[in-house]
Amino acid sequence: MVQQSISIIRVPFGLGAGRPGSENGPDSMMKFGLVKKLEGLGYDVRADYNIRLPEGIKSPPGSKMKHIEEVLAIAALLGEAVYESVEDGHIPLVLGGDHSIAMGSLAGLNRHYSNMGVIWVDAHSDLNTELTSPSGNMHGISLAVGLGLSHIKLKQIAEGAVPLKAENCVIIGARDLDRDEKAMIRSSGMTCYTMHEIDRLGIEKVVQEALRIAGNGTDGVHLSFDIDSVDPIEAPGTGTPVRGGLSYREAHLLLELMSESGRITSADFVEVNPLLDRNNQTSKLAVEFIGSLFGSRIL
Ligand code: Z70
Ligand code: MN
Ligand code: MN
Ligand code: MN
Repeated sequence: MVQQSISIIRVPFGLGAGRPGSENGPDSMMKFGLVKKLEGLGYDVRADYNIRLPEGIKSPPGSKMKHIEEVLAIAALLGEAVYESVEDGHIPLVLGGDHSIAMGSLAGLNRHYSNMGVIWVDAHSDLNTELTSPSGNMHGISLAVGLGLSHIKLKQIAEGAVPLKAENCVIIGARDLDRDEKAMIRSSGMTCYTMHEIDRLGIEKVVQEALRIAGNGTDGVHLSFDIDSVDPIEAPGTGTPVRGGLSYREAHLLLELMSESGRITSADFVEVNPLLDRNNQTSKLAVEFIGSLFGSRIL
């Protein structure tokens, strides 16, 4: 069997969030042993992509969506990197950065996969558009962009990229949804397992269903993991903590089940904010979670 290889793509960009710090996420996860962990699990690891904002890109002051030009520039570069790495036969592992960067992952992956499913693990749904966003923060619209619900289209980010099908998109962990996002979930036909469903069904059942829905007829499944899905007791180092989140054990099991399924073909880990962290516990947790996704087991 050929050795599987992971291509780590660092995206030290945080302008899509409402507060600074997530731009330090990639370095922090690297510092706490990510490469060693993945190599220890038997992967060939490349960490040669570091997506930086080109000089001179600046949004006009007063635009409703903050830093939109910067976000779109990063997304285009990330889309290229993700596409190149997946075409080369590597598993793309994108380290954010804030969640706006997922637009780039989705657009780039879309050029390779003809029908991709997405599992969006998040306290939020990121389904606002430029018309509904209460904050103007770009990380609150990235899934809407992926689904073709925003004026910003994936094909502006990566040539030829088409919208995701709502029927193959699943949100897990939601507990802070804006009014228009709720309407969007209902009308779009996507599946959303809020914390309510997780409490009622159990995380195992929820993850099995999510994998079935995102995997049904698709040729790849992208996991976009926002660390704020996890309860702030465990993951305080994030810009928009919301109580009542996934427990340490639920999050671990979720990632282990995704690993076991063999269905996940790429992943983002976003919204780790070292400036807001306590003793780097959130960065270390993220490294541990990525290990679980790539096969680390208790026994
Ligand atoms: C809110 C908004 C959001 C992440 C916060 C919050 C969005 N719905 N996304 N943190 N990752 O501003 O649109
Ligand atoms: Mn290459
Ligand atoms: Mn998010
Ligand atoms: Mn979130």
